[in-house]
Amino acid sequence: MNLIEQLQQDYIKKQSEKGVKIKVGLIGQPGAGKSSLINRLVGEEVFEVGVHTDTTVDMQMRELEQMIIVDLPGYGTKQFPVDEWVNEFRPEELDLYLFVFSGKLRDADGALFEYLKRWQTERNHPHFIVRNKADEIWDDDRSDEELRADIIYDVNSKMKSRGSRTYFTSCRTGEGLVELQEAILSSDLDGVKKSKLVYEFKARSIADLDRKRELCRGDLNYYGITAAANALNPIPGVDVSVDIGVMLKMFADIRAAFQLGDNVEDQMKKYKIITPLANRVFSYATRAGVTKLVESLGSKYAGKEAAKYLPLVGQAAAAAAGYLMVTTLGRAYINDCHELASALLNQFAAQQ
Ligand SMILES: Nc1nc2c(ncn2[C@@H]2O[C@H](COP(=O)(O)OP(=O)(O)O)[C@@H](O)[C@H]2O)c(=O)[nH]1
Ligand SMILES: [Mg+2]
Repeated sequence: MNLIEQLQQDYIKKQSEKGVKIKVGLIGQPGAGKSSLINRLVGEEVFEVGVHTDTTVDMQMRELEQMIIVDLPGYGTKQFPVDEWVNEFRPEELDLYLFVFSGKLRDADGALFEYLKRWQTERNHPHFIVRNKADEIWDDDRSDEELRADIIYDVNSKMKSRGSRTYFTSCRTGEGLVELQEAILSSDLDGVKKSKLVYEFKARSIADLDRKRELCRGDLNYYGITAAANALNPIPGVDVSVDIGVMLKMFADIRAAFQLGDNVEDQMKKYKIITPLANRVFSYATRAGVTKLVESLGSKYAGKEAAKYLPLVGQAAAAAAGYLMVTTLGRAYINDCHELASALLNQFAAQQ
C-alpha cells in the first residue's frame, strides 16, 4: 500500500468512527454522588449536583461531543423492582457502568449486580463499583482500614464474588479519581470506544495529556481531507482551498480534547495570565482568526510539497495545498494546546 492508499483507508475508517459515541451509565441511589462523580471525571458540570432525584422515575441523558451519559433512576422500589427496571430502561445497551454508592448496600443492589456481571461476560461491557464520599468514612472506634475492609466485604458478598474491586473516591478531596480513571481506561473496552473516553476525560497528569495528543494527531488526516475536499473554490489570491468551517471544527475539537474551553479563556483573562501561547490557542476559535491565518500563511503551502497529495483530494493543486496546510497547522495547534494545558496543570498542581 502506498502513502495515498493508506491515507485514504485511514480517512474512511475515521469517518465511520467519528459517528460513534461511548455510552456511560450511572447507576446508584439518589444522593450517592453520581452527578458529582461524572462532573469530576469529565471536568465540567454535566449534571446538576444535589438535585433531589428520589422522585425521579425517568432516565436523564446528556450528550457530549464523544460521550453519552445516561443517569438511570433508582431501582428496587415498588414501582421498579430490578427486573422491571432493566426491562424499562435497557441498560444492557450502554457500554460501561459506574455503580456509585455511599451508604449501605441493599438486597436490590445484589440483584442488580447479577445483571452487571452478565453484561460483562455476555457483552463485554465493564462496570466499576465506586464507593464515593470516602472522605466521610469515619468512626471514633475503628480505623479507616477496618471500615474500608468492611465495605469491601459487603460488596463482595452482595456481588457473590471476591474478584470485584471497589474504588474509593471522594469528589470533595479528589481521592481515587486517578485510579478510577486509569481502571476505566485499561478495561477491555473496544479501542474506538476507549479513545472517546480519552477525549472526554479530564487530564490529571502529563501522561493523560500525551494520550490526548496522540488521539488528536490521529485525526489530522481526516480533517485535512475533509477540509480540502469540501472547499470548492480556492481563497482568492491564496492558492489554497480549504473549508474554513472544517478548520474551525478541527481547532475546536482539539481545544475540547485538552479542556481549553471558553471558561478557561475567561479565567485566564480575568487573572491577566494571557500569554502569547494562550493568545494563539484562543485566536483560532473564531472564523475571523482562522481566515486571517489562512490568508497570511496560505501561499506557503502551495507548491511542490503539496503536489504529492494530489490524488488524495482530487486533481487540484489548491486542494493538495489545503490538505497540507490543515494537517501542518493542526499538528502545530495540538502542540500548542498540549503546552498550554500542561502549564495549567502544573500551575494547578502547585496550588494544591
Ligand atoms: N462529602 C462528600 N460529599 C459529596 C461527595 N460527592 C457528592 N457529595 C455531595 O452529595 C450530595 C449528592 O450528590 P449528587 O452528585 O447530586 O448525587 P446523585 O444524586 O447521586 O447524583 C451533594 O450535596 C454533593 O455535594 C463526596 O465525595 N464527599
Ligand atoms: Mg444526580
